[in-house]
Amino acid sequence: TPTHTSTLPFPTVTPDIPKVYTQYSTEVGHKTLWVVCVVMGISSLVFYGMAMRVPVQKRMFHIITAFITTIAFLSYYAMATGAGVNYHTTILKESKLHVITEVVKRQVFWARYVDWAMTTPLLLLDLSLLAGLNGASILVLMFSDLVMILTGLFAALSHDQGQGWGWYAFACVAFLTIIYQLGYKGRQTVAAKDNKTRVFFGAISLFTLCLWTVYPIVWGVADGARIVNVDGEIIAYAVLDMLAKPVFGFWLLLTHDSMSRTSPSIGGFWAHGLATE
Ligand code: RET
Repeated sequence: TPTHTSTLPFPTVTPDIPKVYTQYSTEVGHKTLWVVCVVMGISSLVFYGMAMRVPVQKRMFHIITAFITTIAFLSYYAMATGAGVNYHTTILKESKLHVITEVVKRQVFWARYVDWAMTTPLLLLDLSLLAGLNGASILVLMFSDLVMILTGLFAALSHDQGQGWGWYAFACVAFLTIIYQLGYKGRQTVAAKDNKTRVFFGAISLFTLCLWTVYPIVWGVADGARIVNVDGEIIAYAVLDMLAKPVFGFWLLLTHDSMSRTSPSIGGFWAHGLATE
């Protein structure tokens, strides 16, 4: 009797057990998350300390910047402990009859997007205040930034690679709006300020725009195309996050402290609260 031939009537229905590729982080990625968590925590303490050393009128950048690293500390803590992670399945191959034949299961660190949704608007607020951007531009920046991060999150959580790239495209349009507001409007506005502020804004905004451009590239090869493993992704974002938050923060605050001896302070609501009878 034949042992290897099917006894099922034609057409046979193959049980749809798809081939699963798993992409998880290892000890290297895990340790990296903890290192960044500690760096963000220490930076936050230093920034709060620096805030306390200047009068409240000169503390706005310190407070905003300390909030940025505090949120990053919390988000890295979530990722390192496994709370901010999802094991996400994306379909690679599907037959015409919707039988799924190949999937990739990968760790998606969604806590990043919660972090970015709060910290990138704050980073842009730092730069907007430095340039003296008007309210309209600040609102457009905040809105575009939120759209960029949320559509990025939908891209990361998409079960279909095609749809994922669709979300990615929306995020890129939002990013172009940010580049325009910061690179064009920002530069135009800061032209009315003193020479030191102009040069400093030029340098730190260029640093920011170059750095931020690397994020969608990393996303594209790691989360989108999934050709970089999870450890590689963790390390790439770790380096970028440390440049975009603590390094950016120290540069901004040290420069601001040295310049603000001669520059005016912020009064009004920031320093005195709301006026009452
Ligand atoms: C995503 C994917 C979709 C396309 C684009 C993106 C841009 C992300 C950026 C993130 C910046 C993060 C920062 C974090 C601070 O530490 C969402 C990756 C355009 C620009 C500065």
